[in-house]
Amino acid sequence: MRFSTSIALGLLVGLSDALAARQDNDAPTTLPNGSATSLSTIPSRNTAVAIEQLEQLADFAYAEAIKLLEEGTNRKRRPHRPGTCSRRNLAIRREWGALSNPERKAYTDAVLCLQEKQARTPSYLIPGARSRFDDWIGTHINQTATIHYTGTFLAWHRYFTWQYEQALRNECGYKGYQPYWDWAKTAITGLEKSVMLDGSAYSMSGNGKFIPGKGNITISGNGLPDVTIPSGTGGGCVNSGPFKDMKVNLGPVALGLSNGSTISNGDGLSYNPRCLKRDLTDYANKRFANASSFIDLLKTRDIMDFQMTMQGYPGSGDIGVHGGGHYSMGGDPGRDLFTSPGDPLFYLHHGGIDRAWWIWQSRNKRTSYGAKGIAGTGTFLNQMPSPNTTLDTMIDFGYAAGPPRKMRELMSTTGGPFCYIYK
Ligand SMILES: *[C@@H]1O[C@H](CO)[C@@H](O)[C@H](O)[C@H]1NC(C)=O
Ligand SMILES: *[C@@H]1O[C@H](CO)[C@@H](O)[C@H](O)[C@H]1NC(C)=O
Ligand SMILES: *[C@@H]1O[C@H](CO)[C@@H](O)[C@H](O)[C@H]1NC(C)=O
Ligand SMILES: *[C@@H]1O[C@H](CO)[C@@H](O)[C@H](O)[C@H]1NC(C)=O
Ligand SMILES: *[C@@H]1O[C@H](CO)[C@@H](O)[C@H](O)[C@H]1NC(C)=O
Ligand SMILES: *[C@@H]1O[C@H](CO)[C@@H](O)[C@H](O)[C@H]1NC(C)=O
Ligand SMILES: [Cu+2]
Repeated sequence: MRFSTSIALGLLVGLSDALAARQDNDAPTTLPNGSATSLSTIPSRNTAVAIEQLEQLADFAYAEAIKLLEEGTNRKRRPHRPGTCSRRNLAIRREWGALSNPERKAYTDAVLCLQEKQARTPSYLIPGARSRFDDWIGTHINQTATIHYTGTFLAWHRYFTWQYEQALRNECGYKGYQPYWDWAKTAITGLEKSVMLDGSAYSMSGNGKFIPGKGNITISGNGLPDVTIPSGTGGGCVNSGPFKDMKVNLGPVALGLSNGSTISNGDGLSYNPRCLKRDLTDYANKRFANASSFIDLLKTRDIMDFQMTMQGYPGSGDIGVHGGGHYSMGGDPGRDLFTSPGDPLFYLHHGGIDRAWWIWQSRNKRTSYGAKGIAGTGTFLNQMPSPNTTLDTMIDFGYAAGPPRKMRELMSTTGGPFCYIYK
């Protein structure tokens, strides 16, 4: 299968001044809790205030989840059936900075283990897939056009990240859970100074080698105005930390370069081993995924607005927290929407994305776990028209992991196959 690069990167383009104009700066002092409407009055321009509010929203989501489990309503209420999730087997996913050094190392060791294990995908399907780690990348490349800006985006990536976590645990002896990236924190510390990306043995590895003289990155607006961001402080091979010797085997499909051009290696499924590159870009983090942007995202009132704000309304000049995280990593495959799971940091980013959805769902619990919690179709911005995504739409990862599941099973993190929350 071949993808046109024009759909490729046009995709992460986002939200605009329209959204900025929607924000209220006036008002309130009370903090959000159960009612979705109260959020719209939260002022979020002030970083310290926004951070405080994020903490309270996360605490609220946590308390709601515990309450639900204690009441046992998860067994009676449809979206949570046939839950076997209880407080006893509830997993708590934590932010990278909240893990101890041994916990961090256990995680990266498990990722390296997955990269050593053999791929399950037959080579006639994905010739370049050599490792179990590659199985996930290949599946993501193959489905990119049907899992971004679609009704499946959030649930697909929730299940994907969970299956990856299961593989780390079941195939590589990892005892912990999937850590997540809190963009609001790295927007303050800077990426290279964060414990997640400082390049130490207890990080997710650091920046790529510095390459001078790079230009800007252009994120194609796909007919609408482009977004231009400066390139970052690296650009070359990652040369520190656990992933300094790792090989990226698949892609690229639509890799944005720092001279404004985009390159691809056909369908990205052939064997193309190369170093992992990063180009850590604080601009992308601070501009698109800061504490205020996170709060603004959580303010949205319906699922369509939530997922569009998260990925960026095309033509708006904003790429949302989703694009902000991806473009903060930069490099290869970080800047390639298709091959992005080839950077192990992808799964911490998508832990953050899933956590954002989990918080949003807790605030909109009457609607967010059922049909009203889904919007969109099966194709990228419905550019190639397809039916609406429904609770019965199937999510299928091919050889990477299974079984295929219906959307309805993936709507709650304490229902269906899942039993986890975020701290
Ligand atoms: C939300 O906060 C208000 C005021 O603090 C309180 O009266 C109300 O019970 C809270 N609602 C929920 C669902 O916690
Ligand atoms: C890509 O996905 C399609 C449909 O989901 C599937 O039939 C096909 O086998 C997959 N191809 C690869 C290379 O994984
Ligand atoms: C990058 O973009 C900035 C801001 O738009 C601009 O001032 C600068 O000249 C650009 N640099 C290059 C090398 O194009
Ligand atoms: C951008 O850089 C790539 C790789 O260095 C090179 O192949 C390509 O020709 C350059 N494109 C432009 C427009 O300079
Ligand atoms: C934070 O993000 C918002 C958009 O979400 C942006 O308007 C604002 O400029 C950002 N703040 C900084 C300091 O870049
Ligand atoms: C698909 O969803 C849109 C937007 O919610 C709605 O207007 C339309 O009626 C739906 N189409 C079908 C066939 O249900
Ligand atoms: Cu994705």
